Amino acid sequence: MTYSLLIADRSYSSWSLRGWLPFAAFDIPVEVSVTRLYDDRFARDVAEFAPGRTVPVVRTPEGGLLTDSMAIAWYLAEAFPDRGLLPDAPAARARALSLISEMHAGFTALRGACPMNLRTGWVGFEPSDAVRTDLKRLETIWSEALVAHSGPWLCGAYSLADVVFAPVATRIVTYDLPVSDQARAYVVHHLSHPAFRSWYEAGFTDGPEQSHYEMNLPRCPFPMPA
Ligand SMILES: N[C@@H](CCC(=O)N[C@@H](CS)C(=O)NCC(=O)O)C(=O)O
Repeated sequence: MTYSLLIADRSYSSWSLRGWLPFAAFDIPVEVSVTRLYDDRFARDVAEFAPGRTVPVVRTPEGGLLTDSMAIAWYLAEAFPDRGLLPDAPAARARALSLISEMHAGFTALRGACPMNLRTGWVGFEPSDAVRTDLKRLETIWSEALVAHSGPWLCGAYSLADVVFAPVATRIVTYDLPVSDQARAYVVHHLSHPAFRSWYEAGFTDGPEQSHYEMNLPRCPFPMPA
């Protein structure tokens, strides 16, 4: 028996990425099924994990259900305390928990205006004031953590604090959002992470592009660093 994880389109489902990365990055075995957003299949596939109603959703080896990416993160951190999902040092752990919680609850302007899209970049996107405010807040909390732990990840070694910001890193490049050099360097670390790279590649086999994510802007290739 192992963990069973349901995700949706890897190129578009940011919460799925947050649910899958802890397994992939910390080497936790999991059986992954992929459903499709905006398709009749979605309701049928997610019904297998009722009362879950969104992705990601996990069935544990013992038959428990984790119906939210945050629940998945906490559960795995407790189940695998020696894998480094969270920093051990109390101050670093406090910082990690704060970063994770703030990401889970916030950045709604950025999330709403700039949906994750790993199939393309968009040229000429103009962030609203609310999106710029979210970007400033990201710069502040990333900078504070990167300086405190001397990088390259937010709390020293790669942890759940970084996992939750992986989709944000992709949005910064998809929409070419204005951020500091320090933030952009952190984004490049995310895009170079081996687990993220395998997610990105696998996304191209999940099906055709989702028209729901179309923008009325010229396209450019998704700017993946070499
Ligand atoms: N708070 C949830 C959000 C999950 C979520 O909204 N997932 C989206 C896909 S990215 C979804 O399932 N949308 C389908 C729907 O809401 O019906 C989490 O952290 O897991």
